[in-house]
Amino acid sequence: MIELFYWPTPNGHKITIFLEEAELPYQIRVVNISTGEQFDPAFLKISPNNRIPAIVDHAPVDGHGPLSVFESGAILQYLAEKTGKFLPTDTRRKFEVMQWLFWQMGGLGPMLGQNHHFVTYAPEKIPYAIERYVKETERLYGILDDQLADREFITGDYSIADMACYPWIVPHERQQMNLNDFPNLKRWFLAMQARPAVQRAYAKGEGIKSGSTVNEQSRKILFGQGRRPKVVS
Ligand SMILES: N[C@@H](CCC(=O)N[C@@H](CS)C(=O)NCC(=O)O)C(=O)O
Repeated sequence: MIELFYWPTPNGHKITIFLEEAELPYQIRVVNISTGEQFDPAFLKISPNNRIPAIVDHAPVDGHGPLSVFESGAILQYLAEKTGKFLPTDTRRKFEVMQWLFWQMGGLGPMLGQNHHFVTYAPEKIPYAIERYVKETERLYGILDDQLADREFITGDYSIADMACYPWIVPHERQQMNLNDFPNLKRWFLAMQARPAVQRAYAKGEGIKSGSTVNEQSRKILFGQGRRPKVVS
């Protein structure tokens, strides 16, 4: 059984997509990041960066007791290696997937996160920041569109790279992107959206969240973080 520490955000959806695709049994542990549950000392032991997602695998292949993993890219790789699914074992094909997974983790996710912040959440509208991140979003969408021009999925076969990228393309309208400007990306997006496992993953999230993660109260929790006081246990 896998325990998934989760809130329905793009990084959370990546993992429910994998778990649904692989049909692995899992139990969701809701971590409401808008009320500060990510600072719970028990959660911080698993995820010291106070971010979802994180997992605890209670039956790891090494048989040495529960194993926890934080960072969605590491979790996807862990689950792929555990199940032998969605990540080739052949070195060349494996690193085709890994480079796009890292591209998502280091580029697509953080940059689109800044887009969400400055376009939607920032209390002041700062034209420089909005333009910077909307343009970077457009650039990254273009990279993905080119990559998908002659491939069904990002590296050919369906993989953890697709699972990592898709949830960040779902909010394309609020990122001020028009998928019609990126026809290959649009074709891939619609194919991803139509997958039953992807639909089941998103349905899990629907049952958990009502309303936006970001409101007046959560704005302070999410956007006002400095150094965390040490937890004395
Ligand atoms: N690089 C991390 C990012 C995780 C992340 O930013 N999670 C957000 C939700 S999408 C979160 O937990 N935020 C809580 C907070 O900012 O305190 C990953 O991919 O796992």
